[in-house]
Amino acid sequence: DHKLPPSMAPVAPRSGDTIFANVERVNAELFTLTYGAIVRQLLTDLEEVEEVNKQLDQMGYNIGIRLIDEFLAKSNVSRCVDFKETAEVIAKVGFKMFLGVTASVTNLDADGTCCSLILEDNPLVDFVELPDTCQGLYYCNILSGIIRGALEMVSMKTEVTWLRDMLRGDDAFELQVKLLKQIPEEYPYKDD
Ligand code: MYR
Repeated sequence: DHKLPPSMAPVAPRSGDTIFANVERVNAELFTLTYGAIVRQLLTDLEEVEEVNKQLDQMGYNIGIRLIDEFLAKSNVSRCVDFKETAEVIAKVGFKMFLGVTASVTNLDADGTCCSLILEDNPLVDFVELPDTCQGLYYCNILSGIIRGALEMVSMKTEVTWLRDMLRGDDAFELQVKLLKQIPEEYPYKDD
C-alpha cells in the first residue's frame, strides 16, 4: 500500500497544568488523535486521495447539519443581519465552541457574499505530518463540510474551499466561504 497514514508523535506532559486544564487538554488530544485515525483509515480503505477528501467533506456535512442545533442552543446568537456577521459568528463563537480556537474573517468581497476564515492555530493538525504520498489530501476537509452543513440548516447554501493549508506548506489555514443562495424555508426557527 503506497498511501501512508499521517504520522503522529506522543505528547510530553506540560508542567504547571492544573488537573482540569490537563483533563481538557487530554480530551483535545484524544479528539485530535481520533480524527487522525479516521483519516488514516479512509486512506487505507479508499483508493484515491480525492475520494478521501470527498468522504471527509460528507462526514463533516452530516455532523454540521446536527451540530447547528447544539450551536444555536448553547450560543444564544440571534439571526445575523448579513453574511459578514454570520462569518464572524462562525469564526469567533463556532470555532471557539467546537475547536477551542478562533479564526479571523478577511477578504470579504464587494457584494458581501464571499469571505475567508483564517486559522493560525488548528488543533486538528497537532502531531500531523503528511507523507509525500498524501499530496492532494485536504486533511481538514471535515471542517469545510461541517460549516457547509451547519449553514445549510440556517438557510444558506454555501461552497467552502481550502485556499491555504499549513500541511501543504502554507503559512496559515484559509477557508473560503462563498454564499451561493439563501433558502429561508429551511431555517429551523420556523413556527409550525
Ligand atoms: C444566523 O445567520 O442566523 C446565525 C447563523 C450562525 C451559524 C453558525 C454556524 C456555526 C457552525 C460551527 C462551525 C464549527 C466548526 C468547527
